[in-house]
Amino acid sequence: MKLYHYILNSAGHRVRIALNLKGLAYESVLVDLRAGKDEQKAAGYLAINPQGLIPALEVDGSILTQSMAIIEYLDETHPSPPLLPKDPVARAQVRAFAQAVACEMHPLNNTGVLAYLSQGMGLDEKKRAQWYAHNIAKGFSSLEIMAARHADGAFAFGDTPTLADVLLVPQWGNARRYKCDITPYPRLAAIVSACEALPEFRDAAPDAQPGFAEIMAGR
Ligand SMILES: N[C@@H](CCC(=O)N[C@@H](CS)C(=O)NCC(=O)O)C(=O)O
Repeated sequence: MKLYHYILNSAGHRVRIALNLKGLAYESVLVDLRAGKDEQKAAGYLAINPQGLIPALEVDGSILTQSMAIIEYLDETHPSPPLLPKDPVARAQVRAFAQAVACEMHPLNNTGVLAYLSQGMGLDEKKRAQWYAHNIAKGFSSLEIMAARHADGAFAFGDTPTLADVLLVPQWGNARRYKCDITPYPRLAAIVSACEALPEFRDAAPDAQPGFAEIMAGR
């Protein structure tokens, strides 16, 4: 399997976590989406994913895109450990939590959206940060309530990580990187700590990827 992703790419981070939880090895291909590089918009990458978004996963000559679809594919083809509960109600609740991140929060603060806010609409740095923090607070305040309803395990839904945790951790990482206030969400913080105690999550983190220090130093 070949994963097209980037170090600071939260949708790719989700897939790295899922691959690690499943114990699957993969070849890593970095697609640099930093402003000025924009490799996700280059013809070579658009031939892989016409949406110009990362991640993409190449499996036996087929290309899979959209991190949620990729993770569900991995869960279906490598069922152990499961990322979705068997019970249909619990399954729908885990998916709802994950989709609250993937469909409501993440798209609003995506790289392309942020670039359009500043370059296309002339928003200054302060207003852009306000937009970002607003979307984080709106999303996490409802996720905190959802998670508190299932506070009987270390993870978002029980004693083992599910799709909900796989989606939460990268989004939480983004909020920390953009210096958003995360103190109002103690249950989410506890879940993230439980995840970060696992090597599968730690090894998938941006700061565990080769080249992280150079990126943060702006090189
Ligand atoms: N819904 C997509 C989102 C993918 C996505 O937005 N990726 C971002 C990086 S986290 C990206 O490629 N941004 C580049 C751009 O917007 O130009 C998924 O889950 O795979």
